[in-house]
Amino acid sequence: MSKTALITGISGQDGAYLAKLLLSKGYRVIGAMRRSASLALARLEYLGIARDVEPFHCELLELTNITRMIERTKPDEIYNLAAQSFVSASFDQPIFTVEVTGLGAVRLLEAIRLINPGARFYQASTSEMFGNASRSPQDENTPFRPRSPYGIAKLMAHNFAVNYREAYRMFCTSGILFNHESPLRGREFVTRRITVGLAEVKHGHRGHLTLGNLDARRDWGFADDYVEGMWRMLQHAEASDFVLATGAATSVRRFVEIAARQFDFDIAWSGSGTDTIGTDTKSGRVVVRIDPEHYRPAEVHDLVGSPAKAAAQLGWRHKTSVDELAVMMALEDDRRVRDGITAY
Ligand code: NAP
Ligand code: G4F
Repeated sequence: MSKTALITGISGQDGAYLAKLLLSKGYRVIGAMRRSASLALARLEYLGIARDVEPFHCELLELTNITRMIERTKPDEIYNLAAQSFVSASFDQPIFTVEVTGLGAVRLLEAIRLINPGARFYQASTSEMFGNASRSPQDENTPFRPRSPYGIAKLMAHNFAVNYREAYRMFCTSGILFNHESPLRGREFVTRRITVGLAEVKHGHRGHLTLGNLDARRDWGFADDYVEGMWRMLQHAEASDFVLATGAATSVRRFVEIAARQFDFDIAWSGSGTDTIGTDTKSGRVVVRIDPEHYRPAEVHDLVGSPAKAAAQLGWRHKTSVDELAVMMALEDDRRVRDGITAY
């Protein structure tokens, strides 16, 4: 008999790719989504699976929604991907972020414990929990020093997942994932801001793109590779914590340079701090400027992960390099901006 998977955050980037993977493996997939005035299925439509996922309305702030959902759907596997996931916004909305991203996971765990304790549970943990880490690369044993309300809320959820594993012997696994992107990435995240922004400059919709800290470094992978790792974690014999990463860090500045080449821009940098500009050497046009609006009250400067445990125990490895990722995203946003597509 086919297994039932419940995915919270089905309308987000990872929810869409994970649903596609699980459907391809024969799962019945229930997609939990909060009520919205607009239809939030654009990413599922893009992947051609909007009709194959069974929607279930569930607001993570509302315990009654969660208990009803677990009672009615009786899932074998639960992937908790729902969150207020934008680090910058968490500084403006710390309480809301803790409610959704932290306590949302606790509500879900408690409902599973009371109603369906045999289900396997995946918590979407994050490299943001490491903050400005004391060691590099970061792995499952690196101390956590979160630098944002988002990182703190995620660490709370992570600690609860570990606690339910230890206290109640529940199968609760925490995937500590480093940044992963795709053409379905939210437009507020830096990689997508870069590829959409450059496409809009190329097609004459704006004069230049503004960014924040160009020297931040992240370990960027492709979301489609990472959802495979999530699934493998729940098929493993034991619940545990696993880092998924590529093992290589790239600066925001370099990501701009790679993506820019796809738009026929060759970027040269000049100036420093907020006066930094990125100029296209071919046309002499300023393509990138700094807007301090995009700086954060506390920045995480450099993250790079070691996926050694996932490689050894799950046989997982990333397939897509950061250069391939940047090119893929740039080509797709070039096409979308040219064709006036704004759905995702
Ligand atoms: P995303 O695109 O921002 O998706 C977040 C999802 O959570 C959306 O479906 C959103 O629904 C839903 N959600 C937000 N608040 C909710 C609420 N109160 N009740 C119910 N649903 C709610 O995030 P993602 O990039 O796919 O990431 C998936 C998960 O992995 C997140 O938990 C994120 O924090 C974590 N993570 C991501 C990365 C990464 O690099 N992408 C790395 C590490 C960890 P709406 O569409 O209604 O807003
Ligand atoms: O793309 P970002 O907003 O991603 P961030 O903060 O690393 O968070 C993402 O990855 C986490 C995994 O570590 C997830 F848990 C989280 O949910 C989210 O998916 O910013 C990346 C870096 C930061 O250092 C930021 O300061 O890029 C820098 N940056 C520079 N200019 C910018 C910009 N970030 C954004 N969003 N916009 C800019 O204009």
